[in-house]
Amino acid sequence: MNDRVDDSKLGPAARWAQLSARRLDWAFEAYDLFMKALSEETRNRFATGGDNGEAYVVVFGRTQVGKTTLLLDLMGVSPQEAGRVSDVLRGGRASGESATATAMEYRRSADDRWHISWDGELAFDKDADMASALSALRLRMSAGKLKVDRPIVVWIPANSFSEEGRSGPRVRMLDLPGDNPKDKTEQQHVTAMAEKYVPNADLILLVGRADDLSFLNPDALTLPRIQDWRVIPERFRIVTTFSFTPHSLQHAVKTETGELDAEFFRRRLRSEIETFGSKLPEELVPSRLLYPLEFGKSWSNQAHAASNLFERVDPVVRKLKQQLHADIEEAATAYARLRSAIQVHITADEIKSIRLKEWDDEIAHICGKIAQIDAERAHGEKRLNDCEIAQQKIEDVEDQAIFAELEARVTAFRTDALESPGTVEPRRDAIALCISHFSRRLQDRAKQFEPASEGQASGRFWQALRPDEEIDSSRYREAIHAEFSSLKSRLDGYSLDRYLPWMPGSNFDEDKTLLRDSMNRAVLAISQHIGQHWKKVADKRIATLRNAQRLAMEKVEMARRDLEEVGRRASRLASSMQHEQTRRQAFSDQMDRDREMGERFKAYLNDAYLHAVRDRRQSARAQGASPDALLLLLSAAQLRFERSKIFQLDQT
Ligand SMILES: Nc1nc2c(ncn2[C@@H]2O[C@H](COP(=O)(O)OP(=O)(O)OP(=O)(O)O)[C@@H](O)[C@H]2O)c(=O)[nH]1
Ligand SMILES: [Mg+2]
Repeated sequence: MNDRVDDSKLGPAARWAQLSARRLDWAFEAYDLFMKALSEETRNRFATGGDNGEAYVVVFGRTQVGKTTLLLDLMGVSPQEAGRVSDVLRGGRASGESATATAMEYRRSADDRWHISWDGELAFDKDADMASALSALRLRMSAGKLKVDRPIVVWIPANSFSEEGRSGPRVRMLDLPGDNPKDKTEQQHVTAMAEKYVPNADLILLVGRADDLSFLNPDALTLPRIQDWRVIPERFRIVTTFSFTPHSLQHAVKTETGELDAEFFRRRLRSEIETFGSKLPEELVPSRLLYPLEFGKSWSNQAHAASNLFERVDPVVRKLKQQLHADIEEAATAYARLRSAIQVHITADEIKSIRLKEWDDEIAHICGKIAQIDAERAHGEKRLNDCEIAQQKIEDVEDQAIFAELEARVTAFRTDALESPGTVEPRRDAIALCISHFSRRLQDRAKQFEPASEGQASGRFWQALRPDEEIDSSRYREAIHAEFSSLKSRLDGYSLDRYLPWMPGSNFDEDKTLLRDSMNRAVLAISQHIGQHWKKVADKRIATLRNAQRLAMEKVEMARRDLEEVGRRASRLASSMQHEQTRRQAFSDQMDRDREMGERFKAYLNDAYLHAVRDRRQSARAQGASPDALLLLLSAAQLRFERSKIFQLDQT
C-alpha cells in the first residue's frame, strides 16, 4: 500500500478521512491473498458473495417450515400482503405442499407489477397470471425440461411492501426449495442449488419449526456446506418459525413473572435444541445467533385473543426481527467476512473435541452392538452345527429296499413254513393231532419272524421295535384256526375215530387232501398277515422318519437363515462402523486443516499489518516534519488499533 501519492493537495481533514477509510485495507488485502492461496475446495468454505462479489443470504431448511415467509418478512413485505404474495409464489401449490420449486431471488419491483426473469423478462399485472407462470415453470422443472443453473429472479409489486420495509437490507436473498423434496428431480435440483449457492453466501439462515428441532441434528444436515454450521457458526443463523404458538411456550410465558426479553426466548430455544439434539454450548454458538420467530396470520390473530400473550411477546418478536435485519446487513460486509475467516480456527479445536467425543460415543455404541452380535453369531453357529448333527443322525430311508427285503423274508417264511402232512394214521385223532402240532409249529415260527436280520441293509431301520409295533400273536391262533375250521367240523361229525380206508365211502384220502390244503392256506394266511403287519409298521416308520427328516431340515434351514441374518446385521454394523470411522477421520483432518488455515491467516494478517505500518512510517519519515507526516503516524496507530480489534475477536 503506497500512501506517498501526491496527497499533499488534500486538506488535513480530507487526508485523514482518506487514510481512515483505508485503515482496514491491509486486512482485506491479506484476506484476498489468503483466499487466493487456498485450494478451491477450502476457499468454498468462506463467504465470497455473489458473482460480482455482492453479498447475499440464503435460507435453508425442510419444506413448509416458513422459509419464504421469513424472507418476505425480512424484505419488508407488509404482514397484510404477505398471504397474497406467498399464495402467488406458491405457483398454484396447495397449502401444506412443498411450495418453492427452484432457487428464487426476490426483489422489490419498481412498480406495482410482478416481474420474473428467466429466459427473458416477463411482467404481469395480475397475481393469477404470475402464479400460472410459476406453476408452468414448476411443471417444466418436474418434467426435467428445465435446467436451472441460476436463481429465478422475481420482482414483488412495490405496493406489497410496508413503508418501513422499504428500508430493508440491501442484500440479495435466495430462497431455496425445502431440503426434503418429493422426487428425485427435485432432490437433485435442491442439492445442486445448495452446492452452488450455499458456499459463498455471507449468511445462511437455517430455518426450522420450533416444534421440530431435528433439523439441526447432524444426520439431518446432509449437505456438506450446511454441516459446517457448527464449524463456522458466525456464517449461520438458526431461525425457528412457529416459535410462539406451541402450548408449552405459551405456558412458560404465563408462568414467567420476570421480564420477557429476547434472551429469555433464546435461552429456551437453546435448551430445547439441547434436549432434542446435541449440545450447543454458548461459547461455540452464541445466543445472538439464535432467532426464535413467529409469522403469519395465526400469530397476528393472537392480538385479538383474550390472553395478553401477544402483547407480552410481540414486542420481543419485533425486536428479534430488527436484530436479524441488522445482523444480515452486518454479515454482508467485508469486515464480517474477515471475522468469519478468523473464527474458523478459534472454533476448530473446540468443535473438534466436542464432535470427536460424540463420534467416539457413537463408535463405542456400535462396538457394543458388534460385540453383542458376535455373541449372537457364535450362538447361531453352534445352533446350526447342532441342527446339522441332528439331521445327519436321522438315517436316510430307502423304502424300496426295505419293502423288497421284507417281501423276501416273508416269501422265505412261507417257503420254510410249508409242510406236507407226511404219513398220517387213518384216524380222526391222528389228523387232529397233526393239525394241532402243525398249528403250534406255525405259530412258533410266526412269533420268531423278524422283519429284517442283522446283516440286511434295512437292519438299522428295524432297530428298537416298540411293543406297540409287535404283532399280537393271538391273531395267529385265530387265523390258523379259521383255515382248519371246516376240516375240524368234518372230524367232529365222525362217530368213529378210525377211518376204514378199504371201505368204500371212507373219507380218509379226502380229509388228508383237505388237511394239506388247510395247512397250505394257513401258511399263506399267516405269511400274508405277517407281510401286511410289517408293511404297515414300515409305512409308519418311514412316515415318522420322513417327518423327522423334514423337521430337522427345517431346523437347519431356520438356523442357517437366522445365522445369515445375523451375518447381514453384522456386516451392516461393520460398514457403518467403517463409515463412521472414515467420517470421523475426515472430520478430524478437516478440523486440523481449519485450525492450521486459521493460523496461516493470522500470519498473513500479521505480515500485512507489519507491512502497512512500516509503509506508513516510512512515508511519514519521507515527509519530514509536516502535517501529513503526523497524520501518517496517527494512521499507523489507527492500524494498530484495528489490528488489536481484529485479534481481540480472536480471544473472545
Ligand atoms: N403459525 C405460523 N405459520 C407460519 C409460520 N411461518 C410460516 N408459516 C406458514 O407455514 C406455511 C408454509 O410457509 P412457507 O414460507 O411457504 O414455507 P417454505 O419453507 O418456504 O416451504 P417450501 O417452499 O415448500 O420449502 C405457510 O402457510 C405460512 O403462512 C409461523 O411462524 N407461524
Ligand atoms: Mg418456500
